[in-house]
Amino acid sequence: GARGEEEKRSCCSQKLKKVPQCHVELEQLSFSRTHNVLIDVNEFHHKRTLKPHSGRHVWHSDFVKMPCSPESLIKTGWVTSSERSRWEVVSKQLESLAKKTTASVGDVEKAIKKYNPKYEDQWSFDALHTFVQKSPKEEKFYMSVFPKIAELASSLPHYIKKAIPLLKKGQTQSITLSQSQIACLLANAFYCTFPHRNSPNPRAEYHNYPTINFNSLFEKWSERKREKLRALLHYFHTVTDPATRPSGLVTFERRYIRDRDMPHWGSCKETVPKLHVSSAGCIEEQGAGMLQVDFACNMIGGGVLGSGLVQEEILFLMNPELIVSRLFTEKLGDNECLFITGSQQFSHYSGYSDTFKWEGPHRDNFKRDEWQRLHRQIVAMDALHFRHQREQYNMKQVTRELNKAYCGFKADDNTYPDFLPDIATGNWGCGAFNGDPKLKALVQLMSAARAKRGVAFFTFNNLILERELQDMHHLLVTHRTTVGELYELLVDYCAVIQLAHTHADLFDWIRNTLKHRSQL
Ligand code: AR6
Repeated sequence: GARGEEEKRSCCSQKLKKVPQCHVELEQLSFSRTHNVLIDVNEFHHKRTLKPHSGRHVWHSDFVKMPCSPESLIKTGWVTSSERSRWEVVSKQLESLAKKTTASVGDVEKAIKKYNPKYEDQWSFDALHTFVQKSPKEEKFYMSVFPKIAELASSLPHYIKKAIPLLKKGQTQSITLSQSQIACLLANAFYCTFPHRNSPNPRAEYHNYPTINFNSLFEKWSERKREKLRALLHYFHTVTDPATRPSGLVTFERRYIRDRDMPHWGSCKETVPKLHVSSAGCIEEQGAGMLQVDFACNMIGGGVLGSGLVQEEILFLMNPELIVSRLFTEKLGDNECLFITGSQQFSHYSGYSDTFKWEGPHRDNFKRDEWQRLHRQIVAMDALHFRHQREQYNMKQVTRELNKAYCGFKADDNTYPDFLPDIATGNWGCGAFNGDPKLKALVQLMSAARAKRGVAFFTFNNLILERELQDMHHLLVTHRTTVGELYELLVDYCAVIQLAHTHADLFDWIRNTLKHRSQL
């Protein structure tokens, strides 16, 4: 009856587990072989201050090559080729910008091209020019923010005093740094100071890393660029104002699981986990306190510095600290994800893609944990990109997605399942990446079951999908279907789809198959 329907639909919404309620107290912040902390941990314990940790910069393929490293050189003079310290040139430009009360886009462009002479003719700043020209009076503060960003960027040697490791393929490694250190690194990205990061050559040193310098953001004016620039300049405005400067830590952790440690999906005995489905709301708001899924690109952040503007890019624009992950995160492999704990939300927005609008400042009211990190945990996991829908109905691909999601949902070995927040997700891989929302929902449910976590699923206004998922979940719970059984059902379904000329809907097919079997 209607009542039962209602109960079924509101299933568990009250019982979702969130932080800080289900948070376990952390051990003391400390260094380890796999955890690089860029602030002084002793000062942090004794005085709760976030002082940069001293050490030294190294010019090495395992670390970020910094613009302020003595090894970073710039060619000067065309006839007799001589070299000088890149940071000398960069800091001179930045310092002279920093002295001004306002700087024009022309000033910014000139400075950037001074230390990127190779790109003088290639980089266009038309979007930034148009942006400032067209910005309404009440937003004219932009020209006074440019010098402040330059000042922050020029203080790089004071903020980062030791080498930042690269989070490389096939490793489980984390980096913890302060929000001010992130702001300083991003100020450098804004001013395009990072060396070795601009070459589009597929054999270039950092070809397997996302871009980090902001030059691509400043070119090719569009309405999208306007909204992106509003969001990012608001971020810089906030972090350069002593009254609103953020003061906490953020951790970036790359997690890798070896093939042989992945579940044998066909023999998993777990039954489907608790599920809350909602067509209203979105991951970042209604999913607050849960592990929030970033529908990522294997190059973390995707098109955030270009023209992309879907879930991941929007998330990165609202929480610009996430962008710094592009500096040190190598392209994600199949068995790995990136976890970000403690990033701050600076803005709020409306719309999506072409209708996306920056709607103004956001006051982040999240509480902080013992490491002074905001209680916000995001996991970046990249789904497969299918050019043709049909490609996905193949167990090799399905298993890859199961493993990827498992890597994203699995707790680290120290956390009891009872203390794990549930997962806030939705149509992962089903927009730009062309996946089947029903197949992906099942995949995520199976991985969550194995990781012993509940799921809050946001269908993003899709009422039909909301109802269908609720019904499917109800069916699987009633039949006590296990993950292993579901896996076998998917094996059969893929075989059918490969042979058939018409497309059988996954949920219809499962429903019929289960019904048929129970009649035998
Ligand atoms: N909350 C809940 N659901 C959402 C939200 C949200 N905030 N935003 C979007 N959706 P998409 P993909 C739903 O296309 O297919 C980026 O460029 C909505 O139904 O962002 O995994 C990345 O960098 C949407 O259609 O994810 C990658 O390169 C669906 O989620 C690529 O896109 C999928 O969102 C990833 O593409």
